[in-house]
Amino acid sequence: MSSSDTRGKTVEQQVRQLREQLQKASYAYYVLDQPVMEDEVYDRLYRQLQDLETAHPELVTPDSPTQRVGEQPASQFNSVRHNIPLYSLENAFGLEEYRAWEEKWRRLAPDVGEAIAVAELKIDGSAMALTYENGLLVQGLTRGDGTTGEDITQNVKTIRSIPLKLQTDNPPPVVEVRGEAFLPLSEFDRINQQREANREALFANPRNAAAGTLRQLDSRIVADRRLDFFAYTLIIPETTQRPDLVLPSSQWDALRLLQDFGFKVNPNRQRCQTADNVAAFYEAWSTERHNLPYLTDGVVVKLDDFALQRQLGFTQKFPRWAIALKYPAEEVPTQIRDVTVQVGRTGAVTPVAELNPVQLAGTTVSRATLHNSDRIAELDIHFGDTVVVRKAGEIIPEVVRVLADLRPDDARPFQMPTHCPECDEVLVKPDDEAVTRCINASCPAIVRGALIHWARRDAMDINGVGSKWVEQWVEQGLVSSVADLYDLTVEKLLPLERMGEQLAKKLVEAIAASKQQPWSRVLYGLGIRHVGTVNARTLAQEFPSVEALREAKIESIEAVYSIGPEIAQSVYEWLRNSANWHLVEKLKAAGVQMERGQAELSQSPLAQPFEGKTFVLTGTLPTLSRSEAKALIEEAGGKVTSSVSAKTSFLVAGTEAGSKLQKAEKLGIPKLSEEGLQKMLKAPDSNESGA
Ligand code: 3BA
Repeated sequence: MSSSDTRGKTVEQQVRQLREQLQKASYAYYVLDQPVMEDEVYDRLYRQLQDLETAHPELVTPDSPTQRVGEQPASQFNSVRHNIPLYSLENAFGLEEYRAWEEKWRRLAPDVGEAIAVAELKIDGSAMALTYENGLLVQGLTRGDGTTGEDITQNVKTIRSIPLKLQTDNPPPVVEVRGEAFLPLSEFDRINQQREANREALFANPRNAAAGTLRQLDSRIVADRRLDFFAYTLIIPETTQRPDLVLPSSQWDALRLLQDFGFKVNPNRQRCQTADNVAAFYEAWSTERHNLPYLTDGVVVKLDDFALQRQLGFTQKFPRWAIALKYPAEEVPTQIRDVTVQVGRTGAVTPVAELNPVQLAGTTVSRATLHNSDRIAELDIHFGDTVVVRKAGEIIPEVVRVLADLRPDDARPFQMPTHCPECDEVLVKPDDEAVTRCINASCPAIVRGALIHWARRDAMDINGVGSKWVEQWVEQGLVSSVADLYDLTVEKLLPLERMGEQLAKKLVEAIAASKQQPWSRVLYGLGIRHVGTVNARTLAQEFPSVEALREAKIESIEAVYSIGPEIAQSVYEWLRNSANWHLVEKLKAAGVQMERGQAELSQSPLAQPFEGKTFVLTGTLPTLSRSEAKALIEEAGGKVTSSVSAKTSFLVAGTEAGSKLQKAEKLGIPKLSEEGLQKMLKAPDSNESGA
């Protein structure tokens, strides 16, 4: 083989040089994420190599970059027994179970003092085992049942971040590398979009998509899907006797060596001296992981020292020296039992999926919102569908997609009802709006919603008046508007189930006391669209009474700073509706304050105690809901943001505060309890005008 080119190199030398250049560029791009070559240059070199290999097929080697493209579909995969089985990982749900695991292994190894553990992110993908002989990738197996896997070598070769040849001049004769193959989120989205366009069934999540892709018989399809791989285990058979090679004696060193061999190793790992270090790692990543371009579902903790690992050994299923500390699932599949619709305070009709209960992000979920009729059409919801539900942050669970493959043959599609399930009036849906509404002002659902809103802590703050009583009062015809609350008497309440003299008296008194609530709270309590606590305060300060507001031209409402045209329109129309005005007059007659009181008059409209201050809420507060706390802060001119940064003025922390609390402590941000927050709101210079 000695044909030469113009520069006097043999074809063999040229081929070798091209391969080296391409391999280096590929490693820099796919493993280090630091490109060293422009795409055009790479493509040109690649084509040169391809041309030379076509002309000289005998020069093709298994580690040539051209071998990553995939080949003719296989008819099936061969089953292969793993030389060493791939064990499962024991799960710990939460730190308490983690600590229990630590106690367990310490009982088995009582003489061990300080033990280092390595915390790694748990990649939510598909485990694989790769075998290298004399440095060359010769086999890739799926995990399978842990004992036997499928030979997917051809598919593995298409994964660009997996080296076809170990980066070492003197490789051990046999090396087995294990790790997780996964689909980056962007790839998952791209593939599902493509499948949607082709009317193919969508993958439920990136893990299924990765597993499905690895089991594709046509490796050309695999090559197109851009899987990725993080290595986490390195096995070099004990028989390897090599004075020149220092074999790793700990997980930490093994990860280092994997990296040196050219693998992608997840950089987010930590050596932990104590359970507290593990806890901090787990907590820190519980939110931070959402910023990664791939899914993680926990932290894998492994005792670092291989000697200790050997001492502890394995149970039937698990290594005793490792555990998966899982995060609560945030997306799970379940089946729809029924679809119901809910009518809110504004008459908005929300379809709700009634589900087979599932554990989701630490709570049991049996209902999830389907949002509106457009969304239902988009999802193509059928009764009996299996769906994926998601809980993101503090939002109520929602149905994110349907697994159409699992739909029973005879499933009927769900259609939005044409009539209100509460009052049977015809529902309306303006073409340009997503929301379907009941517009019957005396619909019991709307009345109930209005009453509960009126009694809210940040509105009229009527203690004891919640959904439990409101439901009964409306159903029994005791109350059909917020004004009727003020006609309730002890005698009228007593006949109700579970009502006693004391309780009835307390409720009537609390309702009566609410008459003293300031005008701004009354205005908010009326539940006018777009008038939240902040706008209500602004309007109440500008217009001293309900009459003044009603007489105002729409232009002068809009002229108020921070009140936009949509808000102005909504207020203007609400007050001109005769039924609404009738309600206002009844409330006035009952003695509810509809004008600015002494306390409010003495305030400068700009006295905002929390002006310029930023708050973050975390954990569960003893009495306030999150939205109530937010409203109170905003009412006082403060801002509420979702994540802690150096700009955060205060962290308001309740029970079960997690990583936000840790971060705030790290940044030295002052902490407030709910009580502390309430005190600040009531401070002498505060303009909080609560009774
Ligand atoms: N580390 C998954 N198993 C892992 C080696 C042990 C292990 C995992 C891991 C058993 C991840 C079970 C399947 C298996 C190789 C057995 C990880 C991850 N370590 N970082 C302790 O990120 N998903 N999975 N794989 N042997």
